[in-house]
Amino acid sequence: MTVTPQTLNSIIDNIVHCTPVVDMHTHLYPPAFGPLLQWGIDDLLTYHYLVAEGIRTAPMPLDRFWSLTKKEQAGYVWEHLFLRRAPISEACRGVVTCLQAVGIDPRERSLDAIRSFYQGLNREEYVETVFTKANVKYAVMTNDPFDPAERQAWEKAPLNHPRFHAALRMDPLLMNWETSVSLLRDMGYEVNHDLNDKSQGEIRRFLEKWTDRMKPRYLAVSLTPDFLYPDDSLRTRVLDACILPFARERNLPFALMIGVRRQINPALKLAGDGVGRAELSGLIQLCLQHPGNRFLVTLLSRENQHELCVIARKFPNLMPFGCWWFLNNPSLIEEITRQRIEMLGWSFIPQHSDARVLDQLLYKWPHFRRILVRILIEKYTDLVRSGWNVTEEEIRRDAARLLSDNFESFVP
Ligand code: FIX
Ligand code: ZN
Repeated sequence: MTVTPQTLNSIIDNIVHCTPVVDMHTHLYPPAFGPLLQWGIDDLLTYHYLVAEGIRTAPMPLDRFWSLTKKEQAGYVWEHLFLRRAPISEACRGVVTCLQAVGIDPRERSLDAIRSFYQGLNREEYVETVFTKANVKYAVMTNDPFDPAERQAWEKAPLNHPRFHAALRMDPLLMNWETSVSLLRDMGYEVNHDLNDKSQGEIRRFLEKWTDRMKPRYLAVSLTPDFLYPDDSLRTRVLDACILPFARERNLPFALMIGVRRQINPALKLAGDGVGRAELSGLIQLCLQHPGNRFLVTLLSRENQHELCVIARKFPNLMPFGCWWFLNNPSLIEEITRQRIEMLGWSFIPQHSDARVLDQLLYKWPHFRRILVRILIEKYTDLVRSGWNVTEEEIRRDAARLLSDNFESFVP
C-alpha cells in the first residue's frame, strides 16, 4: 500500500514500535544463572553509569561508598540524582522510564514504596514481561569462561532459555596473555608464556570446549584504542594461529569492540573506564587479510564513527553495530544513525542495549526507537520528495533489517 504524506509519520511510528528487535549485545543472564541476573530498583540505581554520575555530583570517598550495602548505595544515588535535582541525564531518565513502564508512578519519591513493587515479583515471569513489553525477541549475553562465577553457572546446566543466546567473550586471551596463562593453567590447559605449538593447540581446545558448551552466536573481545594488527605481539599470533581459523571453521563471526581505556580511575571500579580514539589500520588489515572471517564492529569514540562507515563500505565482511556505552545518548545516537543510513543504507545494526539490568530493556529500546522514528520520517520524506513511491511493506521490510534481520543473516 502506498504511503501518503499524511499517513507517513504514523505508519513509521507504528512499524518501528511493532517490529521485534534482536538485542545483540547485553550483560543479561537467564534466571537459572542466579545472582548473575540483575533486576529491580536497587540494581537499576547502582548501574555503573549512575554510580559515576552520583559520585561526581555528590563526591564521597570511594572506599566509603564501596563499603555501603547495595541498598545504601542505591539510596545515595536516589537522594542525590533523583530527589535533590531532576533526573535529567540519559541514565537517570532511563530509570524514570523503567518505573513508568511497570506502572509505578515516577513521581513516587519513596524508594521503599518502589522497592516493595519488585519484592513481590516472580523472576521468571518478570523476564517474560520485560521482553514482551520491550518487544525484544531475544538478548545475546556476554559469556566469559575466564570468570569463575560464570563458569560455575555453565557447569551446572546447559543454557535452555528462548530469550537468551550466548556470546563467547575472551578479553584476557587477547588483552593480557600473562594473566591468561595462569588462568588457563588453573583450568587445566597446558599453555606456556611463549605460545609454542602445544599452547596453540591448548587454546584451540579451550575454544572448542566453550563453544560446544555455550553454543555462542559469535566470539567477542573488547580492545583498547591502541589495538594494532598485524604486529609482532603474542596477540597477533593468538589471532592468526587460533581465533581466526577457529571462527572460520565454526562459521562464527568475531565481534570487536574497540576504544575502551580500562580503569582510568580504578577507585571507581566498574564505573572507572574511559574512552580513546582508535587507530583503525588494524581493523582494515583484519578485514582485508581475512575475507573468510566476518567481523561485527562497534567503536567507542565518537571521532571514529565516520571512519568506520567508510571502512564498512569497502568490506562486506564488516558489520558495524550499536552506539556503544558513552555513545548511547540521544544526541549521539541520532547523529551516528543518520550518518550510517546516509553512508550504508540499511546495511548495519543500529543499536544494542548493553543492558546490565533486566529492566533497562524497558528504557534503552523505547528511547532508541523514538529516535529511529524521527530519522526514518526525515529520510522517507526526503525520498518521497525526490519522487520515490514509498509503500508500507517496504518500510516494514527495511525496519526489520535494521532491528533483527541484519544480525540474523550475518550471524546464522
Ligand atoms: O566491554 C563491554 O562489553 C562494555 O560494554 C561493558 O563492560 C561496560 O562496562 C558497559 O556496561 C557499557 O555499557
Ligand atoms: Zn558490553
